[in-house]
Formats: sequence, C-alpha cells, structure tokens
Amino acid sequence: MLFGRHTKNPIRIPVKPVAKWAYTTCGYCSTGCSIEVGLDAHGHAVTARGVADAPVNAGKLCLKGIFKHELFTSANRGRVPLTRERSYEPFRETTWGTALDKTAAEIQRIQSTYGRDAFAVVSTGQIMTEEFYTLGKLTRGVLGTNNYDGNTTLCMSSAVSGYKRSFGSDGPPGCYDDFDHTDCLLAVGSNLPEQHPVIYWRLKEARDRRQFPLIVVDPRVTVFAQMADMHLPINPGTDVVLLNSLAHVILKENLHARDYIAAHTSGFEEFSKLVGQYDPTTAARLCGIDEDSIRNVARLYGKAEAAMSIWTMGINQSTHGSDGVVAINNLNLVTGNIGKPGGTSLSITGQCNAMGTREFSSCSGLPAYRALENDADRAFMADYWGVDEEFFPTKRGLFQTDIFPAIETGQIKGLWLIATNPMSSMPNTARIRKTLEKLEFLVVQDAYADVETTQYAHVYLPAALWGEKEGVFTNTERRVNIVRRAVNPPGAAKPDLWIFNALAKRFTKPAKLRFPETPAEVFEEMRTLSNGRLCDYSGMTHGAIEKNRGIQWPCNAAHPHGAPRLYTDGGFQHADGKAKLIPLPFVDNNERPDGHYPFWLNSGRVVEHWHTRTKTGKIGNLNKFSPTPYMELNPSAAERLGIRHMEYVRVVSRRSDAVVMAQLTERVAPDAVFIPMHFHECVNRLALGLLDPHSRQPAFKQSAVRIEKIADQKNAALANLVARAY
Ligand SMILES: Nc1nc2c(c(=O)[nH]1)N[C@H]1C(S)=C(S)[C@@H](COP(=O)(O)OP(=O)(O)OC[C@H]3O[C@@H](n4cnc5c(=O)[nH]c(N)nc54)[C@H](O)[C@@H]3O)O[C@H]1N2
Ligand SMILES: Nc1nc2c(c(=O)[nH]1)N[C@H]1C(S)=C(S)[C@@H](COP(=O)(O)OP(=O)(O)OC[C@H]3O[C@@H](n4cnc5c(=O)[nH]c(N)nc54)[C@H](O)[C@@H]3O)O[C@H]1N2
Ligand code: SF4
Ligand SMILES: [Mo]
Repeated sequence: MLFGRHTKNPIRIPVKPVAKWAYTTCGYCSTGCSIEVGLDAHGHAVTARGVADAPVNAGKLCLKGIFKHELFTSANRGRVPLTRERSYEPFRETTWGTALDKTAAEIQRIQSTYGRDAFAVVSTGQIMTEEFYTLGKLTRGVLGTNNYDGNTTLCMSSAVSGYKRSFGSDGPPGCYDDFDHTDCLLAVGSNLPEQHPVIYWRLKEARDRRQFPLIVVDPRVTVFAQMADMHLPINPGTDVVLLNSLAHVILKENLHARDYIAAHTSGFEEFSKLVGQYDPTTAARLCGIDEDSIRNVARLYGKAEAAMSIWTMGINQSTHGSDGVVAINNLNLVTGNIGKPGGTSLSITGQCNAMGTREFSSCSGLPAYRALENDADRAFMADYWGVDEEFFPTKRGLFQTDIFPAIETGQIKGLWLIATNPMSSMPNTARIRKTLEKLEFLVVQDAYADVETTQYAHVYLPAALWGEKEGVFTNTERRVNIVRRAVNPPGAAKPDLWIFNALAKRFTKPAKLRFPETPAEVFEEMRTLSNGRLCDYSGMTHGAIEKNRGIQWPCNAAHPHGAPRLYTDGGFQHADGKAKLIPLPFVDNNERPDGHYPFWLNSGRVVEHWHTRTKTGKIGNLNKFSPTPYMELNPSAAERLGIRHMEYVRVVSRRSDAVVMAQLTERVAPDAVFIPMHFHECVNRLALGLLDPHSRQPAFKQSAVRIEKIADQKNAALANLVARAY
C-alpha cells in the first residue's frame, strides 16, 4: 500500500496477509485492552489490532499494544533451561528434567537445613491468574514458606492496604464508565495519558461530552497536568496534608454528606478532630498549594453531584502511600461518593495482572481475598486443597522489600524470582546486587534470558510470554479478560503454569492436593472457591469471558453479567458493615534536599517503555523514540550549574551515582529533577526508597541528589551507554 507521494520515496506499508485473528488481552498495563493478533498462513504473528466491540478500548490501542506482537520474535528470549554450580561460572544448557530436579533438590536442601521460611518466592503482576493461583497452591500448600510476595509491593501494595483499612477489603469500587457520570475528577499522582493512554482516551471522550472539571495533583507538569483545568504542583510527599485540608474545608463549610456518614461510616468524630488541624493556611505551608486553591478544589468536590478520585504511583510510592489512599477514601466517604455512578475511589492499577495476583495468588493471604489471620478462611482452604490446616501460617510473612534485607542478614538462603527484575526495579540497586550475591541458590524464571538477575542465578527457567499461553488477567475496573494462545513459545520455553506443575510433581504432597494441567481446569477451581466472596468469579467461564470481551467481578447468580461497581448499597466489608474514617496525622520523614544534595529526585515512566525494558528495549518502534537514559532539569537550575541541553551530567545521591543526558524543561521545578525508571544502572542506583509502615512500599519518588557537570563528554557518553546496553 502506498501513501503520500507516489513517485519519490513513497511511504510503503507492506501488505500483511492475515489468515486468522487470535483474541487476547494486552499484557502491558492494567487498562486491559482487547487485542487481536493477526497470524499468517504459517501461524506467524504479522500484525495486531484493537478489538472494535471491546467495552474497554473499542478498537483503540496505544503504541505498546500496536507493536506487542513483535515480542514473539524479539532478541534474547530464553529458549532453553540453563544451570551452573556457582554464579561466577558460565551457564550450561540443560533439559527441563535436570533444571527442575536441581531446583527441587536445592529448595529441599535449604528448607531442611535452615527451615521452611529460609526459601523465599518473589513473583509479579504479569502472569495469568490461573498461574498465580497454581503458584500460590504450590507455595502455601507444598513448600510452606511464608516468605512469599510479589513486585506488587513496589506498585499496588499501598492501594491494597488503604482499601483494606477503609473498606475492610481490597477491590477498586469503581469503573471507567464512572467518567461518563462524574461532575468533578481529582487525579492524584497519576500521568494517565502516558501510562494508561486508553483510560485517558475514555476520560477525554467523557470530558468532551460533559465538560466536568479535572484537577491534577502532581509536582511535575505532566501531559495530564497540561490537559487539566487546574494543576496543583504539590510539594513531594505531602498529599496527605492536601487531602486532609480538602476534608477540613468540606466539613467546615457543611458540604459533607451527613446521612451517608451516619449510616455507612464509623470514626467520624476522631476524623473530624484531626482534619480540624489542617486549615488551608497551615496546610499551604506544608504542601505548597496556596490556600485559595485548596478552598476552591474542596468546594468544587464537595458541591459536585458526583465526584471521583483516581490515583497511581504519586500516591502509592510514598512513605505515606497507604495513608494517601486512606485520605482519598476519607474524602469520598465524607462526600458520599462511593459506589455511585461517577462517585468513587478508583486506584488505577499498574501491571496487566496486578489485580489477578491480589485476588488469587495467596501472596499476602489465601485465594479470593481470604486471610491467613482468619481461622475460617484457613480451614476452608485447607479442606478445599486437602492439606493440613496446621501447615498454613497464621499471619502473612515478609513483604518483598523485607525479603531482600532478610537475605542480607542470612535469614533467607534461597530465592525464586518469577517475572520480575529487582536488580533494576528495586531502590538502591547496588545493595540488591550484594544481596543476590549472598544467596546459596537463586532460580530465575523469566521470558528473557538476558534479564539482569540471571547474572546471579544458579538455574534459569525460560518462560512463555503473553500470547504464547492461555489464561485470564483482571484490569483496573475488575474486568476479567482472556488471553488465547496465538503462537508457540520459542525453543523449549514453557508457560509458567507448566513450570509450576512440573515442579509440584517433584515434591511429596498430600494425596488430595491436585495440580490440574490446563488453564480451563484451573479456572474451574478458582471459580468454585470464589463463590460468595467479594471477588466472585462463580458466574464466569473462559468462553463467556471471550464472548463478552471481559466480565467485571462480582459475577454470580445475582449479577450474571458482572457488576460495574462495589458497595452500591453502602455495605462494607468491615465486621460492622461500615467503612472507617481514619484520622491521618502527617509525619515528615522523607530524605529532603539540603546543601549537599539540593535537588528532589522524582522517577517514573515514559509512554514508549515498559519498566526495565526487557521487552520494549528490543522493539525498534518503541526504543528509537526513547533510547537514552535522561533527566528532566529546569533551565534555571541548568544555567546556574552551567549545564547545556543534551549534555551528559553525573547525578549523585547518598547511595551511588549515574550518568544521564540533561533534558532542559520547565516540566520540573527549579529544585527538582525527574529520571525515568526504565534504564538499568540508572535511577535506582540513586533512589533511597524509604518504606511505608503499612504497605512496605518504597518511596521511589522522593530522595535527594546533587548534579555534577562532566568535562569529558565523550567518556560520559560511554558511561551512559552502559545503562542502555540491555
Ligand atoms: N508506558 C508505560 N505505561 C505503564 C508502565 C510503564 O512502565 N510504561 N507501567 C505500569 C505500571 S506497573 C504502573 S504502577 C503505572 C504507573 O503509572 P503512573 O503512576 O501514572 O506513572 P509514574 O510516572 O510512575 O508516576 C506518576 C506521577 O507521579 C508523580 N509524583 C511524584 N511524586 C509525587 C507526589 O509526591 N505527589 C503526587 N501527587 N504525585 C507525585 C510523578 O511526577 C509522575 O508524573 O503505569 C503502568 N503503565
Ligand atoms: N525508581 C523507580 N523504580 C520503580 C518504579 C518507579 O516508579 N520508580 N516503579 C515500580 C513499579 S510500580 C513496578 S510495577 C516495578 C516493576 O518492576 P519489575 O517487575 O522488576 O519490572 P519488569 O521489567 O516489568 O520485570 C518483569 C519481568 O518479567 C518478565 N516477563 C514478562 N512476562 C513474563 C511471563 O509471562 N512469564 C515470565 N516468567 N516472565 C515474564 C520480563 O521479561 C521481565 O524481566 O518497578 C518498580 N520500580
Ligand atoms: S493502554 Fe495499556 S493495555 Fe491498552 S494497549 Fe496500551 S499498554 Fe496495552
Ligand atoms: Mo507498577
């Protein structure tokens, strides 16, 4: 097909002969777009398209989705299992039998020598729910280690913790359709147009139709902030102060929903006493938003017929991450904005299946939001799986961010990493490197053989990717959608479900405990055991999910087509059926800029890349738009330091240093810089990552750095190359 000029250098789009379309759900972000992969007559993936009748994306895809099928043939996919005795020796290619026998033997050796909890499992938000459920069964029911967590501790754990504290359970109560009903939208610490482009498209369409006010709270002038009616450039890490102050004004000016508060919440008195201290004048000094703007936003929110809040990592990744979520819930509870069209607290989820792990992986509890701390829940699952109830711990074990220090101190000796790359994604990576060196045994299960963690692995297990296997993902709005197998995995790579099952066979286990082989059989178990729970899948099947292009839980006899919202009747999951209003005193405990380290270091994402770039770094059409580790720096600060646009600079924190290219932009304040998280040996060498006390999530977005000019730009360019070599 020819476009534009037809004679000189015409644009040619090759014809892609599609013989068959395979239905899938995108495996990058949690928007949950339906994608069809186009296969040619030989079964090769040649193109992709958005599914026109899908309720989430109505045919739209962002650029990551458009090029996602290129992953199947991308460089350095793992094709064969690898082993070695010591982590400084070269790997040897081996068979699945040998690799799995060795893994099982090492797990048994470590557990029998040092105790069951000395072997830890850290997984992800990026495999299928059937795989999560099976891994949970293996870990809780067979291995019996309580040190089992996922990278969701870097991502959603503040949202989970905040939902549990406020409503008595995890589970985002709203949906994308709420944009079409709201009269005011507050977006806190979220850059929707870059990180969830198709959710942003839904929001923009709704605003084009109904012109409701959009307020964006972010220290940075993001694309989203530029699209807003009002941008509140908050001081880093002080959102709780702003949110307390909004509640202060709402109560003071009598804009709160008295009847709703009386009928459906507890704790109002202590809550109102605490927010009484956060008058706009006092709050303005702490959070940097002037008092008139605070009053303005509070009035807009309080007077709106329906108002909603969305948030992402600007809230979750903070030392007050869980409190920030609770503060948002408080605001919506006092204004009666939970469970009604356009009135909600909607956490925008990160990874494609961060929701699925929360629902079924047993990481922090037991399947279908069951708790280890609850006797009846333990008894139910013990009976359902056919394991001894005493085998389950009675409270959750270490979070991911506490597992690494426990390796450092020698309490944990072996580690299994599944679809996560902590050598790049954890704060203070130099320390993580040292930590991994200490392990007696590390097994890495990843779709890419070049993932950094393999440098310290004793066994590498090559996994199939999205589209090479089947199963379901749950998106931000609780919609369960399905991925069908489009192509075969490369070489000997296997679906994670197959790997978990094959490993389970190598352990002695109770006679009744079964490990079904197909995703459909596993789904059947999940469906049955979720019956009657908040995340009720009992009315779903794989077939119905595909037919409807996703179904929102709860889906059961009462809601045969799924339900768009939770808590519509004002009943919550705490024992008294009420939601809790929780007072949130603000404690200022971040590492702050000072004379030695005068800049706030902020980090996050760009639209083209996915996390540690194991995937997007290898897709030409994505990588070429953002190939270089860079830093946003305000031109006035640059002038003071004598730094020119596109010069390489050295950024130094109390942990380590990194070389980045300076991009001069007013997007960041004169005392702040922003570095994308995507590059190895870059921003996470610098980040401190203080932990939230409730969720143990790191404050990736608040540390202090200084900037040094580099005289030798040629050498600096080489140092910068190291970070993008992967
Ligand atoms: N293109 C792309 N999309 C993705 C991902 C990806 O890697 N690439 N990853 C997915 C995942 S797992 C996640 S978790 C989401 C993350 O999605 P987002 O949270 O939207 O993305 P981030 O860029 O991490 O951070 C959002 C904003 O938080 C702001 N922020 C920093 N400090 C503060 C603060 O103190 N207060 C407030 N209010 N804001 C602050 C930052 O300036 C930044 O603009 O994106 C998902 N989507
Ligand atoms: N400084 C800073 N650091 C951050 C953040 C930040 O904003 N700033 N954000 C944090 C957040 S929100 C997140 S979610 C984390 C993400 O951190 P990570 O999870 O460590 O990053 P990914 O690159 O997504 O790693 C996923 C790995 O899984 C592999 N993989 C993909 N699909 C499959 C599969 O189906 N099976 C298997 N076995 N492997 C697969 C990929 O190849 C990749 O190596 O980073 C955190 N780190
Ligand atoms: S918005 Fe998210 S789910 Fe949709 S195509 Fe882009 S990366 Fe995939
Ligand atoms: Mo995330």
